[in-house]
Amino acid sequence: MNRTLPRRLGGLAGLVSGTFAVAVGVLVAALFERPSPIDAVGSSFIDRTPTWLREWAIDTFGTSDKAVLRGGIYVVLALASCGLGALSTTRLSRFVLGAAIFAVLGSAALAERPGHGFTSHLAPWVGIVGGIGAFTVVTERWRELWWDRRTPHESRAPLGWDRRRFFRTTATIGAAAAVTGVVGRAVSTRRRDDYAAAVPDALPAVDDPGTPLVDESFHPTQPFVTPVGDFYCIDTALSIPYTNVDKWSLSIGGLVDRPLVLTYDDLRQRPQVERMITIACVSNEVGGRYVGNAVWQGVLLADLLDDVGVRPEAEQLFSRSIDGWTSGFPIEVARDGRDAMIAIGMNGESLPFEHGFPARLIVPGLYGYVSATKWLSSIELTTWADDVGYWVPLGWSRLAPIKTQSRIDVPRSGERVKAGRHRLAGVAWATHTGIERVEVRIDEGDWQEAELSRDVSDDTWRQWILDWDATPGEHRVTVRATDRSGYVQTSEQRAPAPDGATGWHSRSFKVED
Ligand SMILES: Nc1nc2c(c(=O)[nH]1)N[C@H]1C(S)=C(S)[C@@H](COP(=O)(O)O)O[C@H]1N2
Ligand SMILES: [Mo]
Repeated sequence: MNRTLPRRLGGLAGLVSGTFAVAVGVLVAALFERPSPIDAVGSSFIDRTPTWLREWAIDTFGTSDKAVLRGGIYVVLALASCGLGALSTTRLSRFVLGAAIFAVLGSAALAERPGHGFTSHLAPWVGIVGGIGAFTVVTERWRELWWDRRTPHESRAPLGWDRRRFFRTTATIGAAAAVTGVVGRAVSTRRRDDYAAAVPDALPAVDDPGTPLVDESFHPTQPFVTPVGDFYCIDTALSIPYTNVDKWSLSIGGLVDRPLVLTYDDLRQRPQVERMITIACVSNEVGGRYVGNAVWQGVLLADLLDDVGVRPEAEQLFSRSIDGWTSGFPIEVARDGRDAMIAIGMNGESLPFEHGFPARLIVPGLYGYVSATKWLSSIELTTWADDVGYWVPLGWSRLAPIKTQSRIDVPRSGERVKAGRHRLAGVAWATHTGIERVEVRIDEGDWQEAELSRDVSDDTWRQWILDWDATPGEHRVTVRATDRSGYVQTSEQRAPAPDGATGWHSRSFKVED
């Protein structure tokens, strides 16, 4: 008669061991400065997600979509290790086989991450070995407890089930997992702090400041220059690729005469420009928040392109990030006089990790997905046929100029306002064309011209305000912008895909007596 553990205890042992395995894997990944296998699996999943599911996830979870994905992976792993444990009460070999399948999946996902190497694969395998060890120890121990040695007849149900000792074993493995997890986290945090500390305190002096002072009190609620903490953040990276600047470099190659590799110091030593540029995400809905205005510091792409000597057959400026994301835009855009740049600074400080440290591209007038590569690792001059950016095969347009848009910020939708004088306010942008006029309409009334904030540059948004004597009742405010090409924002409502949303933004609210 074999003295097996009941299935439910096997399931619990699987869960505890699975948790330990993940904690060990995350720690090993952190020690070797490699992506966590969990995140690698998540990234592989993101890369394979069909467009409809992506859109559904973004619509439903917004910028928390990644937290939801990571949570989902943990839930799947928990269920799987539970099930595997329950199936393995009679044979450890099943647990080993199941665990090996997970390690293979983890390794396969890690192999898809750029720059992977031997040490990338240690995390899943060492983690799995830890998990198998934990499962062996726990099930052995529990079996002893369950089938107490004093059981007179082995075929009978156990006599003594020592709860205290059972909980002690469980707690020991649980604590080992927790400590491993905490140490893993501490290692990553410490490394990130070291990387941040390695960055020179100040940005290099600006040689060409293009950014005049602005009136930060013009708009009643929103700063003209978006603070870093409020700046929208959109990317496919499940975890930010934290980078050691001392090891980082940027290569510029492809169809050029003199390929170039630049270190962070090289970038800092080149002439620095500073520009206030509004960037926007193509996924921004009419009235949405995925648009921001910052002061970017860096080096002009046009100068770099002169240095490398672009060959005439080159058509596209194709860039790649440390985490393998790509984007591409027509080379002319970098050479038509606009301030397309490699930015190393944002609002007077080094680029924050989440906005692309050590360096990113900023291109006035183009949506982020075709141009604004964060965590930049290479720039290649190629043809359209050679390379295609990350989002294009997923149904987004290859050419993507930012559409002229305007938004109402004050009052908020549904806000209760008292009758009397009110200041309506918002923002409008037509990047690289410039905003000419913003008009506001109350209900179905005439369009009234709003007052605009200072004209900083065609690449910068403008805030608008309009005073209004509100009468009691339900009211609807609508805004539209006219850009410097003479184009009046269309009222036709279109969804973001494939090249940016259109339509007028309006808000309804109730004015009280
Ligand atoms: N490496 C990388 N860079 C990226 C992205 C990305 O997913 N990965 N997303 C792009 C998109 S879609 C936009 S809108 C901008 C957003 O920049 P922000 O997060 O600094 O606001 O970054 C661009 N750069
Ligand atoms: Mo975007």
